[in-house]
This record gives sequence, C-alpha cells and structure tokens, in this order.
Amino acid sequence: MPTEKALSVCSQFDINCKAVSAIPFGNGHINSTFIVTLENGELYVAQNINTYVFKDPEQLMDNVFGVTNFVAESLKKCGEDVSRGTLHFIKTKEGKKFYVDPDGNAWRMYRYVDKATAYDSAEKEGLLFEAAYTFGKFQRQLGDYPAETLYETIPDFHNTVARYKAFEDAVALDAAGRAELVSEDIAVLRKYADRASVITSALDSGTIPIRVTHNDTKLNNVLIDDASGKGVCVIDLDTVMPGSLLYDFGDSIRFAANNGTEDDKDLSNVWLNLDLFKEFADGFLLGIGEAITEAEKELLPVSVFVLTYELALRFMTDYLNGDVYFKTKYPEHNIFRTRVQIRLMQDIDKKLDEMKHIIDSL
Ligand code: GN1
Ligand code: MG
Repeated sequence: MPTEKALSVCSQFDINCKAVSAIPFGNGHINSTFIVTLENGELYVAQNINTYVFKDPEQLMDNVFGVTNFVAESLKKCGEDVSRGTLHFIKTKEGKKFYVDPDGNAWRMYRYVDKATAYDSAEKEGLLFEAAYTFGKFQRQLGDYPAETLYETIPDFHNTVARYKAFEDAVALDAAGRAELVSEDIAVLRKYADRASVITSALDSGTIPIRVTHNDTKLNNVLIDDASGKGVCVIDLDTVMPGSLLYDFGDSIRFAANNGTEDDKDLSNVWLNLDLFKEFADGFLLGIGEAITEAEKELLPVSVFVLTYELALRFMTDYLNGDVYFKTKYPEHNIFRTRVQIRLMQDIDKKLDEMKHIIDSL
C-alpha cells in the first residue's frame, strides 16, 4: 500500500490537525501499517486492513472498539494508566469506526503509543517475562467480557483440524503447481495428522473452557516500555475471539522461545529454548492469575506443539495456494517458514516432558 495513500486518508479521521507525514512501520504479515505525524507533532498509526484476510471490517472494528473500551474500563477500575494500557482507536469525522477509501480499501487509525517498542526477539533480559505477563493479564482483563458479543473475525482460526483439512485441500488443488517441489515436506506434515485434534477435542468435550483470547500472541504484538522495560499493552487485536488459553500460550512460545527466526534459512538455528520457555510460562501464569484450570495446565506443553504444527500447515497451505494470505518477500518465503515450523515442532515434541517438569516447578 503506497505511503501517500496512508497520508491522504488521515483527513477523514477525527484528529483535528493536518497529517504531514506517513512512514511504513512494523513487521506484521497481514495489514499495512504506517506511523503518521501531525502538524502539531502528535503521532498516530494508520492501518490498511487486509480485507482478503478479514472479510468483514465492520464486524472486525466492532470487536476492536468493544475490546479496547472494555480494557480501558478495567484499567480505570484498578486505577491504572488508561492512556497507555490499551490502544485508543479514532473514529472518522462521520463517527464510523473505519474509513473506506475511493478504491475500496478499509482504513483505521489509533493513537501511537510513545516510548514503547514491539520486539521481534527476546533480546533483553526480562523482556519475555514482561511480554508474557502482559498477554496473561490481557486475558485476565477480558475474563468477564461478554464473549457472545464478539464476532468470529476469522472462522476456525485456531481449529487445527480444519487447518489440516485446508492443507490437504491445497495439496489436492495444487493451485500454484508447487506440490511436487515440496512433496517431502508434505509427507512430513501428514505424519502428524492425528495430533491436530488435541486442543479441539478438549474444547469439544468440555475438558477445558472457552475463553476470550487474543489468538495472535507473537512477541511483537505486545509493547514494552522503553524506560522501565515493563509491558505496556497488547496490540494487533484483530483476532480477539472466543478461544482457548492454550492458543495464546502455545503461539507465544513457538515464536518467542524459538532460538532461530520464523524464516531462518539455517535450520540448525531452530530449536526450542527451554530457558525462554520457562521465563514465558512464569510471566504468563502470573499474568493470568488464578483463572487457569488443572486440565489447561496439563495441556500447556502440548499446546506449543499443536500451535507450531498448525502454523506449519498454514504456511504450507499458503505456499501451495500461491502466497495469497501471508505477505512474502520472495517466492520461497512460505516454504522456508514452513520448514522452520516443522523443525521447531519436532524439537518441541522431544521436549514435552521437560516442559512439563518446568510447568510443575513454577
Ligand atoms: C500473522 O499479523 P501478524 O503478523 O501479527 C498471523 C498469525 C501468525 C503470524 C505468523 C491474522 O500475524 O496468525 O501466527 O502471522 N495473523 C493472522 O508470523 O493470520
Ligand atoms: Mg502483528
């Protein structure tokens, strides 16, 4: 999305001052994000919503406003800093929650959170603990959220069984003619098919509860205060939906406790760092507070495996479909990402017992 476009849509929002510059920002794989500076020096974020991924921006933004207002109320009650403890979205001058430009692109704006950083890796001591605590706390803050009022912005988002089916469909369709090139990776993914249902069946049988969860708990979806190193707030709220605590836990670990990166070309870098696992688990459990059940606790280690497997399936599916979902920088990007997740899940599988011991020790 061109930068001039981001700048031009700002005048539609209720910000009372002219926007003078917009620059691309962040490393998200879905939406296009820009930092906007106003004439008076104030900073905002303008974001182009990816409507291929989020088919109904109206419902999406209803969720986002609902959740941010709810967290703001919860912060007020606890006497905490409302201005930084949640994102603040700005309505359009017409009072709408987003703006559709003449080309049909959907846009939203929120206040930039100053002096805080979203990290792509656990590069500072204590960072992971803070991030984990903030994600855990976010779930706690939404503990009483009326889940039935939330739209399912992406149906079956963390339904790993449905993700497996989509993967098989993509292999069968072979839309981009790539299946033969990656037949070995496909075979590896198939070997684990029976593991896809671990979380879905626990939810279906009522063994674990449905909660309002974030569902995209990458380390770079939480802001950390530059001065204090404390967690500030959770961002990227598009997938806040009814789900399982295990989704947020497993997805965080697969990203933040991977010794390598999500698109590492050197697979020998890719393994689960148990020290980071411990730091994250510690922060997350403290952030959640009393709420976690024994059955959920039991499944924490295996959730890391399932969420990693799920993302391997998703990257592979997108590779086979011709890179229509995730932003890619080169044609093999999604297959490199797939291989990282495969390598990581195989390492995780070997470390399930060690993870269990760590959880028990906390
Ligand atoms: C996407 O938007 P972003 O980059 O935070 C994706 C997540 C994946 C992640 C993998 C809505 O997250 O589910 O885990 O990429 N978000 C959506 O990096 O699909
Ligand atoms: Mg993001």
